[in-house]
Amino acid sequence: MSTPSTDSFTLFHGWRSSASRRVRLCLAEKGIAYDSRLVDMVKGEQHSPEYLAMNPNGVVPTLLHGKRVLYESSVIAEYLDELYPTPPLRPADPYARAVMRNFVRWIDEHCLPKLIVFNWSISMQPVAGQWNDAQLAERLARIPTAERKEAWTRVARKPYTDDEKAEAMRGLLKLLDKMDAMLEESPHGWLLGEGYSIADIAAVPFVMRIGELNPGALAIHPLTVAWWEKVQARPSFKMARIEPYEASLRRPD
Ligand SMILES: N[C@@H](CCC(=O)N[C@@H](CS)C(=O)NCC(=O)O)C(=O)O
Repeated sequence: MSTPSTDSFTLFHGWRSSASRRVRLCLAEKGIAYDSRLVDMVKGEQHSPEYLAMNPNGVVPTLLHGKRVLYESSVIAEYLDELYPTPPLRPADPYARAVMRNFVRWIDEHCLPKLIVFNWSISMQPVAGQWNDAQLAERLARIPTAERKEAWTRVARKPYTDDEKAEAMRGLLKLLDKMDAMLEESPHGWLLGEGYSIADIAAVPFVMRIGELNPGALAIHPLTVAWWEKVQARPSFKMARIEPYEASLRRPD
């Protein structure tokens, strides 16, 4: 494939979205400027035919690089690191990179569905709960994945119970145990290799949200607490506008 004719970037994203936050952090670390296009997820803009033509999974983020279309936050993160290798966001060692990819994948598969239980109860349910059956059916018909059809059905008709939330929190807290164990092994204070990497970036939105939902649980993971302080001190954290969930709720998306 040839080099893109233009280095213009456009990011379709949401302020509260963990996957969008991940990509904004990468862009900020690389110093890449981009046009910001907010996707109103409550309105279902991520399921519009125009958006699905870019991102067949019907989720944010999507990054346009010139005419190139990229989706899946972990893939976008590696693409940006390959395109602009400085500063590096992946460990140099191939084995550490493999460990990084499995860690990011574990977050995507294990942590994201559990975070949805909390976040969608706050951000999606108040609106989705008002839809009548015809409106719900119309929305579900446009959602491309069974997993997200189920998540939207849950917030519209069968809100997550307290027991389910407690179970989801137990699952989320495994991230902190895992991170403390990784940091114990790391001489540099980052999760893998010698520097801040896509592994750290992938964890940021989840650690932040766990800290908001369950500060006591974060506090008893000292290595992750120290890591979290360092993350927040990076200029990229502010540039990427990683803000408290409640504050992000007040921003349109
Ligand atoms: N694996 C995807 C997950 C993206 C994702 O789940 N995005 C959420 C926000 S964090 C979304 O678009 N939710 C709206 C919906 O599912 O309708 C990625 O990493 O890009």
